[in-house]
Amino acid sequence: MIKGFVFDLDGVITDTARYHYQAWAQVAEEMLGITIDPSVNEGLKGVSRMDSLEVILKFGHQEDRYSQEEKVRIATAKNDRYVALISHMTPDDILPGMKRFLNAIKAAGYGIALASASRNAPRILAGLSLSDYFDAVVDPATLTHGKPDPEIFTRGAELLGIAPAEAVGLEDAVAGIAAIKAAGEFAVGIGDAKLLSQADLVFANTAEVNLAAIEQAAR
Ligand code: B16
Ligand code: MG
Repeated sequence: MIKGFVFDLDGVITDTARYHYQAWAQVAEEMLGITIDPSVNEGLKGVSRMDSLEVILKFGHQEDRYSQEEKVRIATAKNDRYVALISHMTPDDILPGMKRFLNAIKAAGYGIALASASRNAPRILAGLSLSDYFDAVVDPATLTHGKPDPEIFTRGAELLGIAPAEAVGLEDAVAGIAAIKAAGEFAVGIGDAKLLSQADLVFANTAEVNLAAIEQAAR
């Protein structure tokens, strides 16, 4: 019996990955002398800000070069650029079909929570004019572990006041699907079915996401 939905943000509701990448590429070049390429991008999805910096330092073979204080300064510079980029987001940046899907689950009376690793998530939802759809937004600053740990999806269901078995998680990343499954929730993957084979149900893209199909499969 489904009672609520727990959403990932980046890659499910909107595409912020390109802004994360743009901001990191600039900071890596200017502050670290590291030229990142799109292959690095995959490794940043769903990963926290500080862990993203570690991924980039490793890519540039500079793992041990900076103190914690310097790392915070670098991550802050990235975030300043990222925030400038996302400040231009509007409802036009909602991925195809997701507004329709949110309307459908809201009308059906399901609880709706956000489980994004991004500390900027509330700001992004506001830019997309979607804040009112969400009954709960997990604050990633209160978490100990990132995806694939189940913590963020467990918390999402908890905030909705429902059991994990009553929750459906939506994710585009392999680590996110793993997190949903480890939380004991029904996992809906968005993207390549082969890549997201751990999911209970996969849609090729956001436009395909369909409430009736999920209700049927999660029964
Ligand atoms: P911030 P998600 C994640 O969002 C992004 O995929 C990831 O690239 C980013 O590093 C992380 O949020 C933290 O973002 O720097 O804004 O706190 O996919 O979990 O919605
Ligand atoms: Mg994602």
